[in-house]
Amino acid sequence: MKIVAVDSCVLTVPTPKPIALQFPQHKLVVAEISTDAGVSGLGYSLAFGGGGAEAIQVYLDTRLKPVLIGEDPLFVERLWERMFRADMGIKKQGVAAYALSALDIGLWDIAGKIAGLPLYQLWGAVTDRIPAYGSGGWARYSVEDLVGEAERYAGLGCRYYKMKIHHPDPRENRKRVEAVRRALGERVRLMVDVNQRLDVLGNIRQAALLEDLDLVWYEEPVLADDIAACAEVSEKIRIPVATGENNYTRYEFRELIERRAARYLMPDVCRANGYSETLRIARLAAAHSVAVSPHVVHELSLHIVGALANGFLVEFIDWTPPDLFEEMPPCKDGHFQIPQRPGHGMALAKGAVKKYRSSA
Ligand code: SMN
Ligand code: MG
Repeated sequence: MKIVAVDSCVLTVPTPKPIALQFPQHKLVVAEISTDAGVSGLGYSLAFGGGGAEAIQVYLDTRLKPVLIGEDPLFVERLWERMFRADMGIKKQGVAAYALSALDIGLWDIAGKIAGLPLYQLWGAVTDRIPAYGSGGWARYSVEDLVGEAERYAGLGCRYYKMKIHHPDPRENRKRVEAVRRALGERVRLMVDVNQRLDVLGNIRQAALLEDLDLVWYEEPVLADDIAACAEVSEKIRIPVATGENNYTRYEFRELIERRAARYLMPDVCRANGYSETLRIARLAAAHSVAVSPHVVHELSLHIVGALANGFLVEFIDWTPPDLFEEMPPCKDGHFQIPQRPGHGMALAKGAVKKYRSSA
């Protein structure tokens, strides 16, 4: 079997409220990998808020697509290595990693379809049903928006909700967390996300103010580049630290693990160099009894968690319009059943490309 075409496009998709208060749209960089056997694979990367999507598409088309054309798509590991080493002067982080991720996801989709298995089974299944946490609570939300969103996810059965703590005054952040806690009570546990905004001392002060709230985790305390600082926060605060959505490759995750910088690792399959590298990261985490809770794109990440004994929750941000994908897994009782379709099981809806394709 040979790859005969890789067709890419950028889809610009509006978000619903209240998410739109912070991000009016997201972009998907989509790559369809076609073979001479008639099987094709869908790969995509989510550019949250849209940033960088066009650059990702150009890197994918000009530097990675030529590596795949004419090759056997079932040699996923070999093709991953070739893509990863394609430009020795460009580290596979950021733009390049998003592009590689989309293609790796598409290659695995083909592998699953040829095997006739959903990916989590191909990788050795642990479970077919994954608990989800509702996620959002962005800075631009009013307290009403925040509580409304948290209640909506709780209404779908989610036992966890994650919110941002972006206010410069840590006491304001405490008030917002308390408001959600009051509204939801004991049935939902909470996580908070700093999104790299504070330094070590700022985090120590902020975390001390939240310590009594039984938080599941305290996320991305410092700049993702500064693993030493993350390790220091992890050592000094009493809430377990989660991080990893802005880390790339097994090498960065190895450092996070060895420095004990986090209790929960959150690789993003669309950033961390695809399913292939995310699986390697997760296996490495398993060797250190660290849990893995992948970042966003739950419809793709479900397969990762379903294949891991150290998998934890998937992140549920309910933003996709019903005409984007043929079928989005529904959230029932706070859980997702992993799609049983071969591959990752996701397909764009008929008409989605026409409707959402960026004109630029
Ligand atoms: C987040 C940040 C950027 C894009 C999507 C989501 C956030 C999260 O940090 O963890 O949900
Ligand atoms: Mg985060």
